Amino acid sequence: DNLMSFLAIDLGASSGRAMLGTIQNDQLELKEISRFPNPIIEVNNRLYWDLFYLYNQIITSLREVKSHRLHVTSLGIDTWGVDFVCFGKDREPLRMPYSYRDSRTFDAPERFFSKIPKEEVYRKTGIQIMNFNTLFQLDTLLHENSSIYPVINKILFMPDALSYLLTGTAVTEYTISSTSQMLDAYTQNFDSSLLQALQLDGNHFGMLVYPGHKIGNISPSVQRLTGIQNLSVIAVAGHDTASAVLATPAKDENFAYLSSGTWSLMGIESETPVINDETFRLNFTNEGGADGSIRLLKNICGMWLIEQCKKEWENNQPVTYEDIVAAAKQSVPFKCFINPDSPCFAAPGSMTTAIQSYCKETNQYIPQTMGELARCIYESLAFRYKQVLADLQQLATFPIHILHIIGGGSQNKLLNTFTANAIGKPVVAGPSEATAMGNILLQAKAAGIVNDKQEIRQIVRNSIEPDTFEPEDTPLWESHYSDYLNVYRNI
Ligand code: ADP
Ligand code: LRH
Repeated sequence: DNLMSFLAIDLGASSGRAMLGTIQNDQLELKEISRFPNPIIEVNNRLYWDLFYLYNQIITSLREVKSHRLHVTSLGIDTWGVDFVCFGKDREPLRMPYSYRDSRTFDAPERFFSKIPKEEVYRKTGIQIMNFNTLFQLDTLLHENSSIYPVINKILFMPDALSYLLTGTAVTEYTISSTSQMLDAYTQNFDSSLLQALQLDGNHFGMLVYPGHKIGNISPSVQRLTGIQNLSVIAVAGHDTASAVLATPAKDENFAYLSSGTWSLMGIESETPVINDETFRLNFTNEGGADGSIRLLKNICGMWLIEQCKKEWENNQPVTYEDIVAAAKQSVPFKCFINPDSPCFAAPGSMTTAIQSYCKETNQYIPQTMGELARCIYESLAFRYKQVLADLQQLATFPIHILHIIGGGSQNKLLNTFTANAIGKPVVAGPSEATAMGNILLQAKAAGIVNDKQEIRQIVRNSIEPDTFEPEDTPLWESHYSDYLNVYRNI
């Protein structure tokens, strides 16, 4: 028949998947082709991503598609933000990409601000100052006299780098490049003074394109490896969070979203950048949206906290997310809190020890068991969401009625309940594969079978059954909020 299918390659900082999406009767049906871990690899104290492993996962997924005689119209790749690959003039990657968790950038922002003041960087880009933003990663390479720096021909963000390996065509897609802190938030082009400070210019990047742009057909070598001849590679919203927000099942505009995975990205949509004294003080980000709108949001350290503890808990037996949630549920409430965004949790040797030390230093109960630690993380996150939602409401020009939680973390019913209670507003959870859905629906838009964001969100609503969590124990949560705030202000 003539149904169109699209392949989403969605690479998160903890895992990746290839999802085939077919649209029929205004519904999107997802079929999982593959799912694989995306480990950070440590070599000589440096943290890397394995570019060729990720590329090979795409090739393997395409072979899988071919072996099932599934027809795919196009493929689109989205990934986590800020990281990039440098290519030489022979078109070869110069080095495996560093992971944004690498500690070498921890002091980078302060150093960069001696060249261009912090406030000026923020006024131009509207991006939350975080040490791992591409701007500071590149400045660190320059500062360290990295041997590759003088021979860089092209700098491509992760999704663009993988598309380049598949097609041979270099582009710089808008949503992913907005995470770099190198774009002028208003013109959506690279800011020349920031590039100059890095001794770079526009030629070091691919052609600037917007979501929906056709990058090209797969190269002859990819055709040979996969047995597929015709397959367009589309620049989707290359930033996973932009793809996820696009697939929020919102009925109207009075909502905030929380894209919950390794990070918790909490924000609202805005037609134009919101860059002022208040957003600078609160350190809110203005990232590019899939439809040209702005994602005014805050990066909150999210399931990274759980994910890192889980590795330790798994020492001699497998532990599932269900085990962790069940243990947290059985633990005593409101015993101790952390500030999830404290730098001590960014990349600790041991997350459980980091949390225990934090509780000790703040004179709180020291959590011991898996349940106590997980409960501490979940309650602290729920309070952090309350705190950030209040700031968002200050910045929003509309009343926020509900919170849409999307992404892998939206499957956590306990945390959804905590969050609804803490914020005192309904939480609507799902889809958990919002990113893949947004990726696919943008390809459908590029193919001309879907029109706009409203239609995209209608299709998402038709395709899933979101879970609603009404706030219940809000006064109880309110009575413990000041304990959290005292700790938050401490470290
Ligand atoms: P990323 O894109 O950053 O790799 P995901 O959106 O895939 O992240 O979300 C992964 C997270 O979702 C996990 O760290 C875990 O905390 C959470 N998660 C996944 N499945 C479940 C589940 N069944 N119950 C509770 N939490 C879950
Ligand atoms: C989430 C995410 C987030 C970025 C971070 C590096 O996966 O893309 O939006 O800030 O990874």
